[in-house]
Amino acid sequence: MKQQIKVRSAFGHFSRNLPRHHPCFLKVFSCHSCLSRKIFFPFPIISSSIKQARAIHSTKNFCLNLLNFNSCVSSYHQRNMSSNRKVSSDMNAFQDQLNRASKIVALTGAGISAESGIPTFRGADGLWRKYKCEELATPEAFAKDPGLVWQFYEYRRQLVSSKEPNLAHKSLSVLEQNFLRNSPQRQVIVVTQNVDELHRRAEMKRVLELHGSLFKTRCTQCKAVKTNYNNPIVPALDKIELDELDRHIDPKDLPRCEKCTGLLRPHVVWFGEQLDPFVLKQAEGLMSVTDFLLVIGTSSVVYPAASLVPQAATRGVTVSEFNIEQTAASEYSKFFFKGPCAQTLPKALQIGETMISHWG
Ligand code: BV8
Ligand code: ZN
Repeated sequence: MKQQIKVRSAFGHFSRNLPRHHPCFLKVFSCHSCLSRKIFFPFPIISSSIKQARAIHSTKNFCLNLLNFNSCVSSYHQRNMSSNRKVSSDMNAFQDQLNRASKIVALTGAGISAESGIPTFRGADGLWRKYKCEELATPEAFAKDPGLVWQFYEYRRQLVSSKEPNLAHKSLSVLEQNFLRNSPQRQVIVVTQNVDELHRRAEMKRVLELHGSLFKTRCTQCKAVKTNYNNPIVPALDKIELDELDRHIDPKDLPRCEKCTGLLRPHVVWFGEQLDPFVLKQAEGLMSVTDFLLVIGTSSVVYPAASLVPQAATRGVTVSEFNIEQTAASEYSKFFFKGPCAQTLPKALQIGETMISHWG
């Protein structure tokens, strides 16, 4: 019996054939036979996800439908991409729109911390360069070698603790302060993929952390979540260097729960793990009310974070990208300001260095 598949868009409505106007970056597929399980697929749907779906759903037709769906959507994308959208870098036009916006959201990625000296994930000096992210940021990696994964995270904790927020982080905080002081009906909220807490250290009040924090731990046994700024987090993880992540550490010397002595893990979202549904709902809620979206220092390849941009763009919201190169988000952007965002962002937000130094 041919299993029918219902496609529920990540934006909450059912559609059998994709509506033409609807750019699909992320779809939730619920297999007819076990509706309970949902699988996010980034678009274009990559073969490994289909293999994974087949394994989970073991229904042959499931993949057939996916492929049909996929080809239908990709033709939409081909058409869209060929419309070679022109992005503008007209600062006056940007600032004119910025000054009329009242619910500004800034979606940030690793690039906003680059000028603080924190390597990005996929750039030339990318953090992952020496290791495949699958090796270090997945539940399977942690189950296989918790010592290696803890060395990777402790390295990043120690690196971030030695760095400071840069002018890009601070310009968003100064904008927020200006609103609070002079026009409380206007808001700026940061939705960050970063786990380095530099927005918080730049005194940003409203920050939504999509992927957790390097400075929180979660007990694998009792699930207790704790903030932890100890440096090192345990003596066995003292002074870690990225190119020597091969220390053998006895599991009993790894971070342990004070309550139940269970093994602690970093309280971050690993690849293949779902984001906290409440946090994702908040992020999607912000995308449904924002009237001005800044996309700063992200390659827009990681889902579901990357699906937030089209979600706002399809509402007609002006998207402005700050990056050293164009990305998948550029397709949705009206403005693109090329360059290191610690230089481009303060200028665009009209936040001078004096304001930042006086304030921050
Ligand atoms: C999920 C926390 C549903 C950890 C991170 C198969 C099964 C299930 C899911 C998938 C699958 N196949 C693919 C997926 C989806 C997968 C995914 O998106 N994979 C990608 C690689 C294709 N996503 C997931 O797994 C997510 N969960 O889908 O759950 C599910 C679950 C189970 C079963 C079925 C379905 C979870 C994703 C979260 C992963 N965790 N972080 C940690 O940090 O250790 S993501 C990690 O990447 C960081 O958070 C980082 O912030 C984020 C995104 O990267 P960017 O921030 O964009 O950084 P990047 O280096 O890529 O880019 C930097 C940018 O800055 C560049 O554009 C560069 O040009 C620019 N830049 C550099 N310097 C500057 C600059 N810009 C301005 N100024 C500068 N100076
Ligand atoms: Zn515990």
